[in-house]
Amino acid sequence: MTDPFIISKDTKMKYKHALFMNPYIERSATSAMMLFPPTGLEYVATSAQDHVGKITLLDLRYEKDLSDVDKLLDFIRKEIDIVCVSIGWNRQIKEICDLLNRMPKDIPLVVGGYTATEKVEELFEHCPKIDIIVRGEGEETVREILSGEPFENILGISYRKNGKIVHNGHRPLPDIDNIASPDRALRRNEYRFLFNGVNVANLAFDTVLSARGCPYNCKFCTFKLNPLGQKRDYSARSVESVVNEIEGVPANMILFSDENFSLDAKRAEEICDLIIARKIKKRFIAQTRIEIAKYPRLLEKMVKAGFKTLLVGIESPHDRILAQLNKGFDSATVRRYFAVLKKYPIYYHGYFIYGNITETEEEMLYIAQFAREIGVDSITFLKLRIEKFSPLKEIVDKTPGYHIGDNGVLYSEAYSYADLKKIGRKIKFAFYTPSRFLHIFKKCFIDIKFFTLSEAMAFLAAMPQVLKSVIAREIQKGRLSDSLKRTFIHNAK
Ligand code: B12
Ligand code: SF4
Repeated sequence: MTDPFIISKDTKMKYKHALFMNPYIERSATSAMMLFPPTGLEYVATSAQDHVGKITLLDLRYEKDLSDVDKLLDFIRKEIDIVCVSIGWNRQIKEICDLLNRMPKDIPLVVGGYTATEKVEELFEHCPKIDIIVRGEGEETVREILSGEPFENILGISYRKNGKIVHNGHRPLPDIDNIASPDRALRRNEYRFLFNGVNVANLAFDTVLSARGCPYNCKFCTFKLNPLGQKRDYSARSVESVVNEIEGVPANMILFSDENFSLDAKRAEEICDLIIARKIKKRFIAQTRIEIAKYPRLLEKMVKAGFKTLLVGIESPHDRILAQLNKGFDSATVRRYFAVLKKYPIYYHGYFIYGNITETEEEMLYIAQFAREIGVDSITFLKLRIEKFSPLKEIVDKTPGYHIGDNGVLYSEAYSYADLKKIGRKIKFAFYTPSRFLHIFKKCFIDIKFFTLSEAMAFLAAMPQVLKSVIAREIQKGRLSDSLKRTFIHNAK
């Protein structure tokens, strides 16, 4: 067999046609997962453009035909001479490995992404077809791979050699202003607002990454502790370059993918000033910490610039748990800051974690009440997942009766995985009551005008279809009557 990595002398490019693929499949992706493009993969594909004859960027969530594995493999065999896959989320890992294991063996297979970097050894073990794992930021590394550089010279990769895994050294991180932003022309689909799979109001979404890195050390968020990973200290792009990118994006809804948009409040203000000065009419969503409440001038400018939604990590109503997670604030601070935040016409979505070490059911259920009390509009609550390099492992080891499941989820002798799932449903129904839905509706359509009038009409017109799809899902999961009872009769129990 010829070595697929040897450069052919008669062509300038080593590879004619590279496939960059987001392997998550639509059937199991949630609505939130469908909204946004695979930002990391797009960055890497964009940086590869001058180093390969042709690029196909596939987001399997949106590929009706090619999400069929046989059709995909057929396409790869006929067209592709290198496959690059992004594994950025700790979900569908088994399905993704199954897919990778069916890849043609004479076509090099490169994977990268947050989860690939976290699980280098596991992926090599379970996916024998993987040739290279690119660790951490992949823009420069992928260019060297495509140019046919010998593996031993390529920093930031792990690869197989004589049956062993070799981990090359880290690659120095490039200056953030020298990284090209994603070339949206590579996309084969648009990103639309789907409610339970139904295309409502025809709203287009996109992401803009204005900064990378985060200086905080929350214990459940551990990339920087991964010896094979590499995390930047907070580094921000120039304000000009960020606003230029925004101006060139056709979508009307833009998520700032930064870990914390308001970390440098002065710079965030400058971004808003420039958006206002250039009269850019878009709607923005950003991830932030509650400390944003310390900057009223920034909040005012954000409202003026079109910021409609803030995604805020609150994690827990309990001081003991907040300290355990090293979140850096307590529950009184959350209440104090939210009293300020509520004054602004902004939609607040709060992230919570439940099933924490030593947390009781009563404490977990309190999330719903606390969220209502502080005035957050909607919430997501996830079971605590303890990642490979998490310092929380030490606490688990010292706490009798606690275990970490294969998927990283913490469970205990008091609360099994199934118990935690049940508690999750209780939190859901205690928070998402009919009056909560009315509140969300009023907030989005009237208070913050997240939707224009015509979008609101389209949303209303799509409602019967949405309801039909929700009912179909609940029937499929065999829980329609339980969900109806909990919503309308005894949701708080
Ligand atoms: C923006 C963001 C979101 C956005 C989604 C954005 C999107 N495009 O889809 C939103 C707000 C919707 C979101 C939601 C969630 N998120 Co989030 N999110 C992020 C965040 C902050 C940034 C991701 C990003 O855009 N990074 C910028 C790009 C450039 O970096 P990158 O993706 O790592 O890509 C680089 C490298 O990895 C590599 N690379 C990537 N792919 C490939 C492929 C190849 C071939 C190569 C060579 C290299 C390569 O090169 C890229 C460029 O340098 C990350 C934290 C982080 N810093 O990664 C969390 C993160 C990804 N989210 C996380 C989580 C847990 C969630 C939620 C579950 C939270 C919740 N409570 O609901 C939800 C999940 C939604 C769902 N339904 O499943 C976790 C994932 C943990 C895990 N292992 O699964 C992270 C890591 C945060 C954390 N530490 O907890 N999230
Ligand atoms: S959870 Fe947010 S604030 Fe905490 S370390 Fe991670 S990105 Fe930073």
